[in-house]
Amino acid sequence: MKINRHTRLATISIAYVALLIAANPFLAAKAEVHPIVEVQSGYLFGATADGKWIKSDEAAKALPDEKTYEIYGLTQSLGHARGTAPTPSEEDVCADLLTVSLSPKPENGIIALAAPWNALPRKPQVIDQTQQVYVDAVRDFLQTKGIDQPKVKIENILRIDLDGDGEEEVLISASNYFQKEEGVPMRSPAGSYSMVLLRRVVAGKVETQLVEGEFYPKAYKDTEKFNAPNAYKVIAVLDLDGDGKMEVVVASSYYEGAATTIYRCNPKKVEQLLSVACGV
Ligand SMILES: [Ca+2]
Ligand SMILES: [Ca+2]
Repeated sequence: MKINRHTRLATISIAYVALLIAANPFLAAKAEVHPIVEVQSGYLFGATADGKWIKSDEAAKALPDEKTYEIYGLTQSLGHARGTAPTPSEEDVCADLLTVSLSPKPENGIIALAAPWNALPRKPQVIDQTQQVYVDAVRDFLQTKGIDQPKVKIENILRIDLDGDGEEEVLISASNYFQKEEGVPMRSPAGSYSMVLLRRVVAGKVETQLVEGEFYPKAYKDTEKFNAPNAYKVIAVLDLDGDGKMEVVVASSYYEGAATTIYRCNPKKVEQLLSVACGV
C-alpha cells in the first residue's frame, strides 16, 4: 500500500495524541484523580487515577478545587477533612513541593486520600517486637549484609495481609545507629544499619524481602566529609490506588532532612511509586 503524505501526517498525529494520552492517563477518559497527601506536612505525593500513579505536579493540574479527604493513621481511619487545592510550599528549603492544607488535621493522621474506596480494607496489627523469631530473622538478614555481630534493634513489627490472599505478611522496621539521643548521625558507625524487611510465605516457605535499607559493616571514617545515612520506618500500610492490595508507606530521615515514600511490594519486585522529600 502506498501511503500519501496526508495519511502519514494523520498517522503521526494519531500516534502523537496516543502518546500524550499514554503520558497523561487521567486526561484520556477523564478518570477521577485521587490525591494523596502527607497529613502533618501537607505535602502532596501525587495521585492515582484509574490505577495509574501520577506525580504531584501533574496531579495538581487536575485538582483546581477543594476536596474531601479521608485521614488515615497506622491502624485506623480518623474521619474526613477538607483539603485546599495544592499550592507551592512556603518553606524555603522545600519550595519545589506542593502542599495541601487540611482541616481538621488530626494529631495521629499520617496519610490523607481523596477516594471513594476504603484504603484500610485490612488493618495492620502492631505485634511484639521482642519475639525471638523476628529478632533472629533480622540478625540473619544483617549477617548476609556483612554485619557479623549485629546489634538487633527493632522499631516496629506489623502483621498485615498485603495482597488479600488470606495469608498474612510481616513488616519489620529495624535501625541501629548507636545514637544515645533521637536522630541519625552524619556518619555511620561500624555495624550500623536501617531497614524495612518484608516476610511472606511463598509456596509454603517463609521468604524475607528487603523493602528498603542501608548497611554499614565498617565505620565511615572521613572526618572532613560525611555520608548522611538514613533511618527507615514503616508508618502506614494503605491501599492508595484502590486495587485491593496494600502499599507500604516508609518514612526515612537523615541528620538534616526527611522523606516519605510509597512502595508497592510484589513477591518478585519492590517498587517506589511516589515520594516526598525535604532536606537541606
Ligand atoms: Ca498475603
Ligand atoms: Ca493498592
